[in-house]
Amino acid sequence: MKKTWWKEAVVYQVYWRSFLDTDGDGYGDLEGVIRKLDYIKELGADVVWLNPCYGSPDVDNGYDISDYRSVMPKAGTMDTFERLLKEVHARGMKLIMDLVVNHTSDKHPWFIESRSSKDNPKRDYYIWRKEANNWRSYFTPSTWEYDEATEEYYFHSFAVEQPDLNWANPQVREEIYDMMRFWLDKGIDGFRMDVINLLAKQEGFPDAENPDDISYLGNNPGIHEYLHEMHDRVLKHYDVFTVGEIPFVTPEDGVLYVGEDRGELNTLFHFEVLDYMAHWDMKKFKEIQKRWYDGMWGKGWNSQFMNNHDHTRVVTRFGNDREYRVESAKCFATLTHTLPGMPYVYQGEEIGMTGVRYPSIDDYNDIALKNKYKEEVAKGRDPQEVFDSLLHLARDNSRTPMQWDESANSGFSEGDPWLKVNPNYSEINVKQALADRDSVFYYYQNLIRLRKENEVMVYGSYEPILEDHPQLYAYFRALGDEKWFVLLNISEQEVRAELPEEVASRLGETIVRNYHKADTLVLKPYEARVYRI
Ligand code: TEU
Repeated sequence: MKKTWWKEAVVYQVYWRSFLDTDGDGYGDLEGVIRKLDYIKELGADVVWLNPCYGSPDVDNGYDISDYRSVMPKAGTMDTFERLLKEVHARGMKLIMDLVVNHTSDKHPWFIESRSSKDNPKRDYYIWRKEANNWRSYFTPSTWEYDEATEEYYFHSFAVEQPDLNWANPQVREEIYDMMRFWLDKGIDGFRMDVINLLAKQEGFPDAENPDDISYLGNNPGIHEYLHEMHDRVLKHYDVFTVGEIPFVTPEDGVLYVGEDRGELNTLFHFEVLDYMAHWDMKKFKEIQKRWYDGMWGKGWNSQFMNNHDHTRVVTRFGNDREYRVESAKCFATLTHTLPGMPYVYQGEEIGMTGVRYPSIDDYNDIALKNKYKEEVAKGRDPQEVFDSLLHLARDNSRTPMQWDESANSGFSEGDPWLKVNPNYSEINVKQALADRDSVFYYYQNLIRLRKENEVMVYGSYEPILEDHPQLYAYFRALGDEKWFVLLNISEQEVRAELPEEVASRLGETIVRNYHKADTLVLKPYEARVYRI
């Protein structure tokens, strides 16, 4: 496998609107990101992934873009962006932007023109049909919205306010390639590509057998032609790194998107864990990891993440954010950073930030949650029961403001935060973490440092053992004569590790541990160890 800079990198995801507010409007901003670059650098991250900051009415927190070539005022100005890019590069880090080109905002001038009349030159920038089919969208009961003015339906994979672009139209593709060059020519280092496998739609939009399985939205014929053309016309002309957000993907499909000889993308996020595993299932997780390793290793690069702005923080969702918050945060960090693939750190996971429970639907912001709540209550279900059922996976869980210190609003804003700060900020914050050598922060910093010093963490093979164990996760990483053994107890119970004699007898120095003493082979709750063999 070719060695490249991005394979050895660790990405830090900045959801800027919740990162640091420097103008008191209650929203984070790009100036705030600039002020905290030294913090990100100190953690050891190599790449900053910035969630969308383009012109947008903010119906879906920037994923509904109305002006691709501007910065939304909440975030700052184009000058602020250019200063951010310069400051990132000055620290030897790279910046990737979020490319959201499956859909725009319904306030984008293209859509305003397209919907104005059936014979508008931009009508076919979007997908219009006389009839709807039975497909659901991610955020609404139907993917079709009727437009009175021209008596046709338009297609939207997400909210009504997010009409899908028509990628079958070469003019649309040219507009997008041109826009990509606009940002690449500024010197950005690549893109995280939003639901990039949804660009191609099923021919004729046939009704689905089961409309609730929305995988019909992705991986349709034509997608690889579009991505290959994007690579050929734009990406290959720059030294950039691309990661595709690819729901509904299998390892076999994955190789088609990120195979080193495919000329499409460099790596991908799949969602077999975060979209389908509501509660932790160790054996299922191992099966997924093994299938992806066997399917992709040596052909294409995978990514490893357990947190992002769309999913409840792992320490709450799969760990224990009460008596074992620190141990489980460190345990999942060990998992993410020692499995094969590029690790991502989502802002706040490096200090063990948790999910949140607010008392009312009015305390929440996310359009996905609010739409689902409305849809279910409209069916006559009890509103409180609906509300309670949605909270575990609500996306706001991971979007609460970054917790910097114990001052008002956790030092995030002097204004009224757009989303309430998690009340536990007084004991979970960056200031406290930086003052505690035993904190989650320094544990992450150490894992990232080890990655830079030991190629086995990047290019080493993966070989699991104890595959049937429901609590222990044990695997080797090996490269040349360097062999490491990772042993995790992902459970709230103490577990004795019955290791094969040839393994137990060869355990060398403990390179990583999240409990002070790692003596016997009885692992404490969420105990993580990495041994040199
Ligand atoms: O997310 C795609 C999406 O729908 C995710 O919420 C999904 O649950 C999973 O993570 C992917 O299968 C992207 C953005 O990350 C999200 O914030 C946007 O709301 C969405 O696309 C629309 O742009």
